[in-house]
Amino acid sequence: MKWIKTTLVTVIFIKVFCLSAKADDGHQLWLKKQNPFPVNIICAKKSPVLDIAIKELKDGWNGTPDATVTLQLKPVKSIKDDGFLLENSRVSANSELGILYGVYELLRRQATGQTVNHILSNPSYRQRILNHWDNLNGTVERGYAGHSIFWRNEKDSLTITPGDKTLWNEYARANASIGINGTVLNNVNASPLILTAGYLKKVKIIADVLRPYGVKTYLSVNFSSPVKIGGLKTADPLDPDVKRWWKEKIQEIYKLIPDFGGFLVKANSEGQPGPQDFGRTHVDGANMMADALKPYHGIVMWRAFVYSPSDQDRVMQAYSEFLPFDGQFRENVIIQVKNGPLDFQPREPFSPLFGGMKKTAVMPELQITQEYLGRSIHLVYLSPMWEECLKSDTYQKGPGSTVAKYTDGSMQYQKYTAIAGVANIGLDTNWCGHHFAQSNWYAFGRLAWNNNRSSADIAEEWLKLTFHESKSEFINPVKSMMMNSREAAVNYMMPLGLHHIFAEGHHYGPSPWFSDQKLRADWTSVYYHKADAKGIGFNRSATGSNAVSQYHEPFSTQLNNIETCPEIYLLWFHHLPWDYKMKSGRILWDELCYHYNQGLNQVREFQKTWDLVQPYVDPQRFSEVQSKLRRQCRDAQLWKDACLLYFQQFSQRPIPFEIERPVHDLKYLINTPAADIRH
Ligand code: GCV
Repeated sequence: MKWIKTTLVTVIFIKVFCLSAKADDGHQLWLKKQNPFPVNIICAKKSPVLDIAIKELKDGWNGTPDATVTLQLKPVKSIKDDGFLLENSRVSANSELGILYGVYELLRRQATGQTVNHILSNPSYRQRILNHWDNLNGTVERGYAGHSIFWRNEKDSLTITPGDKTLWNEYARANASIGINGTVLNNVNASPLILTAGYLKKVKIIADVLRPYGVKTYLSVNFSSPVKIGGLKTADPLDPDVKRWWKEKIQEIYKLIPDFGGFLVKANSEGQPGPQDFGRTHVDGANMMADALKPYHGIVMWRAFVYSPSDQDRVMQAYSEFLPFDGQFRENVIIQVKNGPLDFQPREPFSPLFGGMKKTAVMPELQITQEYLGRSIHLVYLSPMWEECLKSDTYQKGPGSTVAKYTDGSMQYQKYTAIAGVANIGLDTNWCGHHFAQSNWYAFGRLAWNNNRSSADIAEEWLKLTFHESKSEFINPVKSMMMNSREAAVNYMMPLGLHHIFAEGHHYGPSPWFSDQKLRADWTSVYYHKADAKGIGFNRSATGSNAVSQYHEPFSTQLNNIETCPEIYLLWFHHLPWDYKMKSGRILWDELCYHYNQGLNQVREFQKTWDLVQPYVDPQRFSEVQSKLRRQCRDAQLWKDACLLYFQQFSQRPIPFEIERPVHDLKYLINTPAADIRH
């Protein structure tokens, strides 16, 4: 008996030990340690950046044991900026950072079984920047992965622990490994305090940790800072004292951080102060800052996310406000434009400012954090959405004038080219809240480096590196799940061009019924879907708000015409009767039902896919993802039921009989506050 007991305990112990030994908390991202082979490295120069490159090679070498690799730092014409050339056993670059990026690419190719001979790789954008919406009290606006890695709300909020520095170092390394070379440390809804001496000292220390990895530091600034912390009576950008104040502040910053990147500014948007408060324009405000930053090669990223409670269709406002200023901004100002004209919806057409501005530097802003795509609960791989935007044709200079080409300088000269992604990073052990949300951080970096890459290739690369598993039985189904996940979210949230029918404020669950007389109309759902007995959708054609006119021909006419408007944007641009005949032959109402149903079914399939690959995934990540997929499935059901039952009140038509019936009551969904986030 005693023998049996001892054996049992031993077996249980071994099992538990094996499981926990294999458990993976995801903290190492796509950079998990391998068992390296020995390698000899020849490098004529020494520097902090090159030291990192050498260490990475030694720690991760998976090529021929005892091979010799040369890191060669000398000008090569075909290499641009921090690009690199990989040959058999040589990494060449014009800059130290180019060598580091080349080393990461070399190791990545070894780890994913790709060849290494003669690879020339140049970045699409010069600045590849994360935007942290991190508040100085440690919270993160629209952040779903814990508190800020930079700021905390304690009495000693400005002290820095060794743990902080380790984390920042890991963060910098992860960014460098995918080519990200800049970070904005604080929220665009910026506290003026960031520019006070205590905070700037902390910014300097963060910058010192990030620098060897080539990650430049930037700050979001509050336009009223001269008043709020400078004691001036005005923040008027044309006032000489205000100009002097910014000049001196910038001087102070560069004394601490000689390679400081510059400012990100949200001005006259959603209550943030800006030049218009003083009767001045975006040009006055941006150029004043740009002039003060110019001697240090700093840049101003001035956001175009502006709209006011006016009668004009909200999606038209940024274009209307910024286009008249085309050509008036300094060359170190870049207008930062969200991918779509509204606000990071699951699907939007591209913003007409891409292709609209002709003599102004413009950069895309993508949202990596999933504000409108299920937070860190839903598995949604965002790269296909970004690819869709980057590959969209603006027609500015005829066919082929894609958003990618328009923004990366290949269509028109821009001294500075840049792309930004709103970070999904927090203090959670796995950084992003959901293991698969890491793929969005990864994909942003890879697309920022090469805006022509395919999302499928990026997904495959990420899977191999992150799960250390290259078998097709794992890669194929999981890659296909990732590739379908964004379309699934569109289907169960807002298909056929529907948009912004989220619950107010938290933007997580469905609330197509949301309307509030006390709020501005464009903060309610009914403003966007306009469902009534006749039909559904926002008429932005020439007979409606005429938003189509902001696009170049032939796209403008294509959108304006119901027959040629892509169905994915149909209800974005048109209000159509419930019995409108779709390309599938179904009427609009039925088509809507099919899309919601399909979205839910897709998530059910994702659950099966994930269970199928259990043998290839460590137990911790397997069960954490499995549990989130269950929740995603319940949410998809809520979305489907809420939207179909609500719209049915207007369509007065049955849900096609072959579609599964709703399982919730509309009354319950409407009357249970936050039913959507509690499930
Ligand atoms: C940082 C949306 C978000 C806000 C965000 C804003 C912006 O409105 O809901 O949280 O504020 O966009 O991009 O400035």
